Amino acid sequence: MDGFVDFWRAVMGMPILASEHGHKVDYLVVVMHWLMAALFVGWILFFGYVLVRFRKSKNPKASYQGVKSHASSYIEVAVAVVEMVLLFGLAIPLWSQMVDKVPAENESTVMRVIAQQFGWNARYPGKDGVFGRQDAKRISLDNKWGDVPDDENGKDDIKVYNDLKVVVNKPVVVHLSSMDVIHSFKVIALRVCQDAIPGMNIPLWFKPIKEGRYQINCAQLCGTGHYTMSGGFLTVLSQAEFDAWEASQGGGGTTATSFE
Ligand SMILES: [Cu+2]
Repeated sequence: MDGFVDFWRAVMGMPILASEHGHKVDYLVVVMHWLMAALFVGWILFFGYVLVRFRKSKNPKASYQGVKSHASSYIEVAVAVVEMVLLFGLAIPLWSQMVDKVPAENESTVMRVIAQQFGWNARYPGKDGVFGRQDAKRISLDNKWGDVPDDENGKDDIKVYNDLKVVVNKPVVVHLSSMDVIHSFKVIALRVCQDAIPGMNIPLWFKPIKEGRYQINCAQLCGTGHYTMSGGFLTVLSQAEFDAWEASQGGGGTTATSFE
């Protein structure tokens, strides 16, 4: 399947792929394009046939009997069957895999992402692997994560803005929320897109398989600066690079996180 998808990704000029499940997404995209191409060509041919077959010079009088053949019904059923195979055989299993089967957090890179007008905040638990306590009542302009002061687990938490890092070939679990309006966390290279909704904590996961720096987009029109949310980047690093980066952040939970 991968070779087939790789070939058509190149032919169709699809974006670079950097996640494991993305192969299935692309496969679905390719197969749907084939189905649509078959329908498009089929209808055009049928249209041409009808123009010639029922031309006025050969058919001066309308037929009140109509079509007797059942060919069109059979074709309709065949198209519906193909669409059901795509839906129940490919799309829904892939969706349920990504929604239900979130990997174990102790084997994943875990981060909390909070979207805001207009950028992406991310928080990592740091070396201890435990997030500091947060309290919604404490959220303010100076404390946008609602940190509880002097919480031991929060001391080494790392906070970043528009500059997210993850590890290659290791699942990433994101807990996604929003500070203000509905945004949508979209990383095209990872074939990931999930709405970020205020007051909700929505998990999403993916497994990056290619190192690189990938643009994050907001896929919900969220205000006048919506387009600037593509100033966020997610960088896929090797484990060693990630460890070095994590160490360089030094914890403290005070890394610059400014409102733009
Ligand atoms: Cu947005």
